[in-house]
This record gives sequence, C-alpha cells and structure tokens, in this order.
Amino acid sequence: MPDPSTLFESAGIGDRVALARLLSLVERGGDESRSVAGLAFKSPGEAYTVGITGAPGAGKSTLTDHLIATGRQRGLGTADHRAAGADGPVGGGQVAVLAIDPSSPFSGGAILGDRVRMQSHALDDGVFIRSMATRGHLGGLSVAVPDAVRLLSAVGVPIVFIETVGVGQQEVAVAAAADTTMVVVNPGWGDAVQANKAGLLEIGDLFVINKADRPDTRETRRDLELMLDLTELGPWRPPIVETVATTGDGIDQLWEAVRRHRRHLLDEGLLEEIRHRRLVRELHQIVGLHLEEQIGALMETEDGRRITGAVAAGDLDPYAGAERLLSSLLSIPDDGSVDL
Ligand SMILES: Nc1nc2c(ncn2[C@@H]2O[C@H](COP(=O)(O)OP(=O)(O)O)[C@@H](O)[C@H]2O)c(=O)[nH]1
Ligand SMILES: [Mg+2]
Repeated sequence: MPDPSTLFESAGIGDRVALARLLSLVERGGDESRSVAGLAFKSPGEAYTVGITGAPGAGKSTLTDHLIATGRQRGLGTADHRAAGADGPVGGGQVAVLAIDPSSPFSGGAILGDRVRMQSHALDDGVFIRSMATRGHLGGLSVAVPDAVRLLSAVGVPIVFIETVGVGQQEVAVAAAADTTMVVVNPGWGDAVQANKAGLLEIGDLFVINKADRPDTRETRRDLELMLDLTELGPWRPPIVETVATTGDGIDQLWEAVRRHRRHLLDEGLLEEIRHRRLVRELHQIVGLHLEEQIGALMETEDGRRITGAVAAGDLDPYAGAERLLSSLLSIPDDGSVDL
C-alpha cells in the first residue's frame, strides 16, 4: 500500500479509493494514523460539520439522505455570507457523511441499514459515505472522528455530516463536536424528556421533530419549548423544525435552519471561537489519554508495584502513594519526537 503522503496527494485530487484508505488508517490508530493526522492538519480546508444525533430509529439516516441532496444542491452559502448571491454550493458541492455507531462495532444491522437508506447516493461521485464503528486505538471515536473530519476537510470536502446515535457520553461528545448539531426526536410522550436526560438538549443547536406525520407532534414541540425555556440559553434560541423524512417534508426548512445557525456563528464571530475551544479540548484529551496509558505502565514497574503494595498493606496512604507515583511518572523523559 502506498505511504500516507502519496495517498494524501491522490485523495486531494479526487481519488476516492485513496481517501477511503486514509480513513481506514485514521480509524486504526497508531503511527500511520498520526502521520495522516499531521498531513491533514497542515492543510486545514474549510469543511463545515453538521452533527445529526438522536435515539436509534429516530430517522437520522433517512434525514441525512435528504440533507445530502439538499446540501449538494444549495450549499451553505459563501464564506462571506454578506456577499451578493450568498446562495449556491461552495467547493463544487461535495459532501461527506460519517456514520458513527459504536453500538455495532462490527458493521452490524444499523450500519448496513444506513447504507441501504443512503444508497440513492451510492453512485454519486460528489458524495462520500463512510461508516466508522470503532477504532482499535487509544481514545476511540472521540479522537478518531475529529481526525477523520480534518482529513475530509483537507482534501477539499466542504460539508461533512456526522450521524451519531445520541446514546452514551462518548456519542454525545462526538455529536457536540460539530459546528451545527441537530437533535432528532419523534412525536410521542416522553421523547423530548429522554433527549433531555441523555444530555442532548444542551448540545442541540436545533431540534428536529421527525415523523411529524404521527400524532402528538404539537405536544412534543410544546415539551421542547418548555425545556428550552428552562435552559440557560445564549443569544441563539435553537429552532424546532418538523420533518417527515420518508417524504422529504420540512427538509428545506431544516436546511435553512442549519444555514441560519451557521450565519449566526459567523456574524457573532463564534465559529472560530468554538473551533478553537474544541482543539484545546482535543489536545487536553490526547494528553490525558497518554498519561493514563503511562500510569497503567507505571503500575506494572517494580517501583509501581512496591508503592501499590505499600498502599494495599496500609503502610502508605493513597495520597502519599499517588505523590510518589506522580513524581516518578513526571520524570519520565520524552522520546524527543516532538520538536518545539
Ligand atoms: N412514519 C415515518 N417513518 C419514518 C420517518 N423517518 C424515518 N422513518 C422510518 O423510521 C425507521 C428508522 O429510520 P432511520 O433513518 O434508520 O433511523 P436512525 O436509526 O435514526 O438512523 C425507518 O423504518 C424509516 O423508514 C418519518 O418521518 N415518518
Ligand atoms: Mg442511522
């Protein structure tokens, strides 16, 4: 297999096979993944990310299928949205989808289902769909997804959709890492409440009541409004959009809401700020992961065993033990691979 930089070059001029291989490297983790991440970081691109999250079966993939088409046709508007004719796709109208489903790490039913549902785009060269299930590497999806997004951005994809099951802390964190995050709920008693409990209310930039062809849509809207009333909101109040993903009803309004949110971020100078904060968080997380790995290794050293033994025997209190372990951890010299 060609090395990462050759693949990166090919992917940059539209080689989809090369792009798929790079994404596999990113997913797998390890040294090659790091070199891909480094290459991508050096040519950041301009991808805007849209997260679609919600409970399994809420209709996320069916919605995404429509959003692909709409995103391709209409784009997000130009970078300078105040310019005349701010409509129309940027970057040739390409889009990518990352379908994340950690609950089925071996490409089980959900992902297969997603493929089938999104197959109307299977032959479209401007659409790149990728399922990411897991990563055999430290940090899992919360590290792999930002890498994958950066890679897609670096090779020139202007819009990246990230579909995640909004169940579980890690998934919510991945969803929250998008520039615009939509939370999908269904009509029916308690769905909005469940979303709230899962922490989805806090991360939603907009809410979608999908399956609005079913009864109780109005009640669900009222529930959401009430919960938003009780949430401390900034200058942006998340709009609530009703859709029927199976027919495409409401998709135009949904896309308009995405564009409005993006315009809001640009107008207020917030886009740069949230991306910056996200990078700092990512850095923090990577450092934390490495430290944890080192702590694990340290516990297995002779020193580590002696100290844990002493704590276990009651000869050393845990704080004193931790201090000893930390001082020995922090004196580990780095391997010089980072040249600052
Ligand atoms: N009645 C109705 N069914 C829908 C709607 N949107 C999606 N579905 C169905 O709900 C099921 C789950 O959809 P899917 O997109 O796979 O949900 P996901 O798990 O959130 O990605 C499928 O059988 C869809 O056909 C809708 O607006 N109305
Ligand atoms: Mg799905």
